[in-house]
Amino acid sequence: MQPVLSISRRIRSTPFTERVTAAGVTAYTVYNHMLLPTIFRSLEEDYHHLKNNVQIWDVSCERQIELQGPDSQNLIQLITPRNLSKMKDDQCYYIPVVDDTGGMLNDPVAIKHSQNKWWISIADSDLIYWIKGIAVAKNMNVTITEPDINPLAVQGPKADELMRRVFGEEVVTLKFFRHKKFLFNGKHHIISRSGYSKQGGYEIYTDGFKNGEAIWDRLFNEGQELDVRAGCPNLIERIEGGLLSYGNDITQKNSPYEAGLGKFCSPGLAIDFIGAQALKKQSLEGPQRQIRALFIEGNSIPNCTKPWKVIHGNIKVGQVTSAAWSPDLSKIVAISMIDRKYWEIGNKLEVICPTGRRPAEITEFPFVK
Ligand code: THG
Repeated sequence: MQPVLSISRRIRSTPFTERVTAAGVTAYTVYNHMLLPTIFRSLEEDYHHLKNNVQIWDVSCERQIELQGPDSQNLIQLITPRNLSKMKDDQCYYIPVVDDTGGMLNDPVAIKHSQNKWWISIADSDLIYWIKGIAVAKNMNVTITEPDINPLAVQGPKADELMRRVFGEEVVTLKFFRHKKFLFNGKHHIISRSGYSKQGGYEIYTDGFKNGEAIWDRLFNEGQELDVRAGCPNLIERIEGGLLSYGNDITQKNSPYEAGLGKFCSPGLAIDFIGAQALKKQSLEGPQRQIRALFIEGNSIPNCTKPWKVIHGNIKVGQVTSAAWSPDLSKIVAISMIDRKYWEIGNKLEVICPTGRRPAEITEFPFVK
């Protein structure tokens, strides 16, 4: 028998946990000390449904760090190499967050409300302590909190139709990574066109426990004939799309250049951020290793619970951190970190996974366009 997870106050439930349970969740992970569903029917059945229909995801674990006050903009610029100076008040940016050594602390989505108010929609690490530490040490005029915001993602090709039914025609005019307030039961909720899949969709930043439940119920009522289902970020689909998972594919040991996020970095003179000195060299010379898409031979693969060695002959040249069988490609797709000398597309390598050695080949992200 598989062990189960003992849930307590430390592993936080969400406004949607009862509904997610009723919808038949079969596996959870813990993310930001909170429950995150990983499987409902099966990884593959969930995958096909996501690619053809619409799903509602409880991604409450995408916690918001709220910055409010006159130093908000200065503070957020200090933690990221991405230049935020041109960002509009209705924009979201995917931002690498780095420490003084240029190591990645998180890869959140920054949501700008105004110069003086931001949300940082975090991946799985306790980023709030780093941010508070900087603000306190620099005596900045900013309040830093984790508000009772619980994102619900609406993902899949029928997301537009469902959102139109619940929030009206205006919601579908939202552009990618833009946000706007929409009224629900007399309360404003931020909605953005974003989400951790490549199938298109939205994220609703439900505000307050009760309001979240009401929005969940409306989405399911209006979506019945669209075959709306409870879903969750899907391992196969996110690998196919090349979406990185912090803590799995990238850690504090990696720079944004190694993560393939160099296009989001400007360590020049334009902006000042912590870690700029450390990143300068890599911005000029490039990293010594980098994230790569990998095909692995075979027709099934165990879960990658710790990194698998990638070898060339007898030399270790990298590691695999995420892998899954892709039903649409009929191949095993994987995310790896590969040394510079071996990272070219088309290179043939080998992976040592728990079931033995397997041939592998470097390819291009995204696996599925
Ligand atoms: N949405 C929100 N918060 C989040 C996530 C999210 N917090 C946790 C986690 N996901 C953070 N990680 C990512 C990783 C990838 C993307 C978003 C958050 C993403 N990337 C697009 C891509 O790579 O194609 C677009 C990047 C861009 O061009 O700006 O969407 O999903 N709220």
